[in-house]
Amino acid sequence: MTELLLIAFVVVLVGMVAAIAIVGSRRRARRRGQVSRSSAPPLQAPAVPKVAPPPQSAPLAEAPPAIEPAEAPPVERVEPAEAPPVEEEISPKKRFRDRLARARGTFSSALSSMLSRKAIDEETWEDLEEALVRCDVGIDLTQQILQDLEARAKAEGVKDPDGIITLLKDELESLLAGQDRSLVANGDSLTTWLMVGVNGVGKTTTIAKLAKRNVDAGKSVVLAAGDTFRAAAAEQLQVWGERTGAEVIRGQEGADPASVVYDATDAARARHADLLIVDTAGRLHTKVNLMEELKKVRRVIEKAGGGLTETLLVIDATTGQNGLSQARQFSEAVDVTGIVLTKLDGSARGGIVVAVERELGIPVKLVGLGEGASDLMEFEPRYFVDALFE
Ligand SMILES: Nc1nc2c(ncn2[C@@H]2O[C@H](COP(=O)(O)OP(=O)(O)O)[C@@H](O)[C@H]2O)c(=O)[nH]1
Ligand SMILES: [Mg+2]
Repeated sequence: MTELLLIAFVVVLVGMVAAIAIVGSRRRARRRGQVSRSSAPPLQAPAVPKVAPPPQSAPLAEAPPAIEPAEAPPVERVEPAEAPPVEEEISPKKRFRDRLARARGTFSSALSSMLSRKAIDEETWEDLEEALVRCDVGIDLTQQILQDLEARAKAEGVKDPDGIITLLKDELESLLAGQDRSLVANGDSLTTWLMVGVNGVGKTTTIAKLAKRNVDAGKSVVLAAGDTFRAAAAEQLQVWGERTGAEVIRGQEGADPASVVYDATDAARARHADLLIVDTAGRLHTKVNLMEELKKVRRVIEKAGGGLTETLLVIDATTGQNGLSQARQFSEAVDVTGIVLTKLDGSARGGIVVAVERELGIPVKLVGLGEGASDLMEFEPRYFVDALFE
């Protein structure tokens, strides 16, 4: 009996030990995440990721804020790279407006005392006269403008200073109307443009801008370094030639400009070039020398068959009435066909444009509104007048 009890006790004990062992191993296995390979959970396991998307989508949904800041810089980096073409696409009207900001400021401050008056009386006209002279319109042209405006204000019943400003804009536009401002070129044969003007006005940079524009348009361009008076002048033109893709013909320092221009015309013809642009000196020992030399250069171009169509006088707009007297001297010596007014983006008081054109009867064909290649622009009176007022 005791034996039977003992056997029963042993069986129970073995059973308990076995049970404890099985439970223990399962717990260990579960802790390692390997709950019995043969049990159901493995089948469900793949389902877990499938079901999981909601919990997983939460971190993904949260991710963008982390990703976005990381992606933002490249977007920002792209923009500056794209900015220059946008710069290039500025409309001519906007470029006039932007670059004439200083001239506009001069006009508005000059006109401010006139605009502060309530009615139109004698003092209104005196204020306007002073304003126009201050803006470089010149005394003679100012008198003419005042006469026209007084007559129109009377005829049209204009009663306030704002109305006078509207008339003034109209008057300036009509003074500049009706001019042919295109640069003349010969059809298939060589065209030559001669550039004249005193030192520092912007002849050589204007030549560079014209060269770039024409090379970009598929023309073959030759530049003649006719300023042999200053050692650095030919060098400067050479650098521009290399940058713009135009060939430069130059002579020895101090060489006779006429002979350099003759050689350049010859070379341009031999190469079947489309356009020859001739740079000249802006200063010689005497003014008489300079004018005589320019006349000679002109004759040489014509004799060598250069097909001269334009003699462009370059004037620095910031020199005001002084620029006007230079213009008179040059136009008496050489037959100037067009004016290039440079540096209108600077401290120029815009009235000089109207004064030069009316006084000389020569059209302003191009204006320099800055130092960049695209800042040399065809002169457009409407954009110009608008830019001076608004
Ligand atoms: N701001 C401004 N500067 C200009 C313009 N045109 C020329 N310049 C500058 O005027 C200076 C003299 O120009 P340059 O071509 O050497 O004059 P040149 O002696 O007549 O040949 C240079 O520094 C040019 O960059 C313009 O339209 N606007
Ligand atoms: Mg020069």
